[in-house]
Amino acid sequence: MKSQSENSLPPSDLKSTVTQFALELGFDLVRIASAQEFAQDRAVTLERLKAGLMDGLPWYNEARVMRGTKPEELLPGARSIICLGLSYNFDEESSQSALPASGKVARYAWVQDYHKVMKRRMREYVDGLTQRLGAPVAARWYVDDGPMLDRAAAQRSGLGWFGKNTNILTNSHGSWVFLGQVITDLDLDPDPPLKKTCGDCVRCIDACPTGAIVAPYVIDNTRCISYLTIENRGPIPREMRPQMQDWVFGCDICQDVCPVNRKASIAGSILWSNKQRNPDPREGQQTGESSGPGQTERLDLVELLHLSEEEFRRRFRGSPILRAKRVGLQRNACVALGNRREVAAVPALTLALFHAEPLVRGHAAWALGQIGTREAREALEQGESAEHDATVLEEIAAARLDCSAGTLKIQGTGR
Ligand code: B12
Ligand code: SF4
Ligand code: SF4
Repeated sequence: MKSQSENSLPPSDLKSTVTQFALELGFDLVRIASAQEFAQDRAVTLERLKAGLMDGLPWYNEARVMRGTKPEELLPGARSIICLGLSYNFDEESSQSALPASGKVARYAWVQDYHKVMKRRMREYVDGLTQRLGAPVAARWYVDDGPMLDRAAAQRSGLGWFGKNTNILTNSHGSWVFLGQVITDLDLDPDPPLKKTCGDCVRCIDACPTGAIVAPYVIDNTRCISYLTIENRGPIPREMRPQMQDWVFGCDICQDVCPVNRKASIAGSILWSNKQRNPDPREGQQTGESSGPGQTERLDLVELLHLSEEEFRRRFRGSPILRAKRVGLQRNACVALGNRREVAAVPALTLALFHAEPLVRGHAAWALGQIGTREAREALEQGESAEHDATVLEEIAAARLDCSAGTLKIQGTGR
């Protein structure tokens, strides 16, 4: 087999083979960037790290940023980056919107885990390129999972432009796109960056309920609901909880309000076959396991509180929701129930006060404090007398104060 440097295709044919093949395999967008260092993005990102804006993500450190901004370190001989986009703009009416006490899930988790779906296809892509070009292609590919700054590469290639909510916006699919890159030794003609900007719009900044977009193009990770519900393994700071509405996994507010997304095409890639969306329930029968996550647009919050570890794994098999872990999801369910003041959930929250994990007990106490009915107060008293963990006792004391403040408020308004 010839080596890549011996490849005799004229540059324009080489580029069109590379892009056409990606589209054939189901990627919605493909553009080419040069594999030069990302020096400016590195400087910005290191500054953000230093300023504490990426706090809470121990794996996101200086060494990672240094490596991820030098494609040559990731693939010796790197010449080009093939930037890929896959839309997840699903438009289906959720059959679960009618659930009485449900919590919202970010759109990206309505389907099977995109890391797996895209990575599998990217491997096929690289293997297929080798076949089509008749020469081995040196390549490394990432989807969220590597040190590369996925958005910086997409921006350089003109696949999209940076929105003020920090997401990459695309002309055809808005920001509802997953981003992946194939770093390669192929010498491809780079595409130019787009010249578009958000202009005067600041809707996402105004709409973010936690004030996480601290300036245009700057997110404070520790304030973002996406971080708080997915990556955060500990307690959610008490002052943040009331701002989180009923999001139980991720958050889409800054994308839902974005005018660019109003014109976004609906996701239709062959990569999202029916199987990926609504798995055949017969699959996995032999093992007794479901074959995928099923519908996850909204989740029944009380059901979440009752899930055992095994049920959690079965219910969310193949879904990005697994990332939050069962205890994290139950913590989030407590916060959502508290924000919704779900009186009907008091019995489930009372049970959660006796959960094996202090994290869940503490957040259940908070939710009962928000609900503040007589039953909720009694449950907190019961919980207090059985509790030994200092942090949970603190949560219960604060929740009992919340109940009293609620009662005073009602008395003050004569209700
Ligand atoms: C860490 C991380 C998070 C963290 C931190 C988010 C953040 N802002 O960095 C948390 C957990 C909060 C998160 C949340 C989400 N994430 Co996330 N996340 C990542 C990850 C792993 C790294 C991102 C990173 O390096 N951040 C560092 C900061 C400094 O980068 P940045 O914010 O992009 O900053 C750049 C710009 O601000 C720009 N810039 C600076 N100043 C200026 C000035 C001007 C004028 C301009 C134009 C640009 C500009 O330069 C900076 C450096 O390039 C990437 C995957 C990857 N490997 O890249 C996914 C990734 C960014 N996430 C993704 C998604 C889908 C999400 C969520 C939508 C999920 C959800 N629904 O809950 C939310 C969106 C929240 C938001 N508004 O950003 C997608 C984004 C796809 C897209 N279209 O942009 C990615 C790319 C994963 C993927 N491969 O598809 N995420
Ligand atoms: S994802 Fe939600 S919390 Fe995070 S920046 Fe966007 S609107 Fe704010
Ligand atoms: S809401 Fe407005 S400012 Fe925010 S990303 Fe969209 S266009 Fe840009």
